Amino acid sequence: MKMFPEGFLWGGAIAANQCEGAWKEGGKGPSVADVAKFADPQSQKDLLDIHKLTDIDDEAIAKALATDDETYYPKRHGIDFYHHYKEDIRLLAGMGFKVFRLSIAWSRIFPHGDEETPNEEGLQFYDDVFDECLKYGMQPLVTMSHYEPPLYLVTKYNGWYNRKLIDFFTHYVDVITKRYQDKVKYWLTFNEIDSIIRHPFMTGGLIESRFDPEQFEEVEYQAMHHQFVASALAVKITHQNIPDAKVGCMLTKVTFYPYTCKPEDVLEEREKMREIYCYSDTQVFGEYPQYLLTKYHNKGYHIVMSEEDLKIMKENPVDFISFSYYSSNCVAKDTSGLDVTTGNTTMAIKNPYLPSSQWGWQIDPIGLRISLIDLYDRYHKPLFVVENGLGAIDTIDENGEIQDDYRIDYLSEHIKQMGYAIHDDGVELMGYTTWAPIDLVSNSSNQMSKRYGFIYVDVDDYGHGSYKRMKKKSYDWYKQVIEHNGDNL
Ligand code: BGP
Repeated sequence: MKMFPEGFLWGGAIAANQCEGAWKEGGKGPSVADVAKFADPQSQKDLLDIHKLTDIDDEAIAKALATDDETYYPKRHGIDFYHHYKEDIRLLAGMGFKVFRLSIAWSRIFPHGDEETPNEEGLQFYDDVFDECLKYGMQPLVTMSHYEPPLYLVTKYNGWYNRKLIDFFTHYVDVITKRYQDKVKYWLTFNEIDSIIRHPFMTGGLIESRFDPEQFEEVEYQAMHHQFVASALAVKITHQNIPDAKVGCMLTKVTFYPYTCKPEDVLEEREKMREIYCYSDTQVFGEYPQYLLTKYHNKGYHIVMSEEDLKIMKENPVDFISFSYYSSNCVAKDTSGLDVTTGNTTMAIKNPYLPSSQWGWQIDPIGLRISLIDLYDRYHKPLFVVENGLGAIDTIDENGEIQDDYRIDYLSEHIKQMGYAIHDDGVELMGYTTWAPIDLVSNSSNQMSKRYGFIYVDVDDYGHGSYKRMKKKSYDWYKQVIEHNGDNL
């Protein structure tokens, strides 16, 4: 049975801050990712530090910038994609990728973020990367901002709390969409735009200690408003510069289930969903949903938004909705006494019907189908699954091979559910990019040992290793999936 349409965009997704390395090369300025610390598992103190990454302070930033030691700053070396991109893209093309999602590091193009003139060396780097992709018939799908605001915009301007960031960002967008107009047709504005509340530093460039704790949530919502306006303007600019471009939003999609059928739990689940929907509602319908405005009103928040802002948002909705999907979570009104696990967004209540990954994320392929149905029924716009994968510890066996059957199982079950969503539920799905086709530094843990790839990279948590690339068993498996357009599963 044919599940996937002709022209379905199969591929994989990475982000600059987790793989490029070369944090000071090619004129690049530091970004928030370059001060993100790896926790030495031996040290409780370090573990605490990393979990507090969201409220990193000026002192921690100054300390991080004063050291060149890459051992504890894994995103500074990543997998050294900066110097290996030709080899990596050749390997990805070997699987028959139709699309390759990657991000541009804003601070390679504008090292401080507020300059008028872009850094030519940074622009040239991505020209070379995109040319390499196109050489193999792989379409780049480019995220404009993936967890890496230039650090200078954070320390000098207070990140996205400052309205000026809208101008800096839109200037950056204008530059990149003009420059790559003949090379890139698919764009995403902000990666997991909803994460600003969970990761105010990484996403919003907000240093929590600079604000009154009582007012911090209001600060986050103000920063979020600025990102909405910036995202809408990015849609507008991209359409002006590249008339046939498609621009999408990007969400962290978690399928939530009420833990029981108690109405209280069901209501709680609705609340939880709105924490994600408020981002897509705003970017797809072009206006704030009433439930969010009501929340601001009830909390006494005064989010500064002009008539012009609202007009810009209304006039520039996204063309499609993209999202990451890793797991589902249960939600209950009263969580006391319930078994909890780590989720990919917050702590989650354990679902007794689901297995979990080594990092506690609950594995739920049907949950992906449910998310696809929900999103399509709500928006009637094309969807794109731009992240999905299994983070696991891979070991090299005595024959020098990596038998990652667990990854094959995870991905094949999720792909089948996507097929059902298309074939049986009528969902319009543009494509699927796995996270991540090649091992890279994990975002939440900053560990290299949490691996997602079809391609193994010989680097450990401290950046030590040969950086050699090696195909895992899943490499040939995914190649077959693409070759058969998903119909062999
Ligand atoms: C998403 C991010 C990615 C990526 C992925 C996996 O939230 O967009 O950057 O890292 O999650 O998460 P992790 O690396 O924490 O396992």
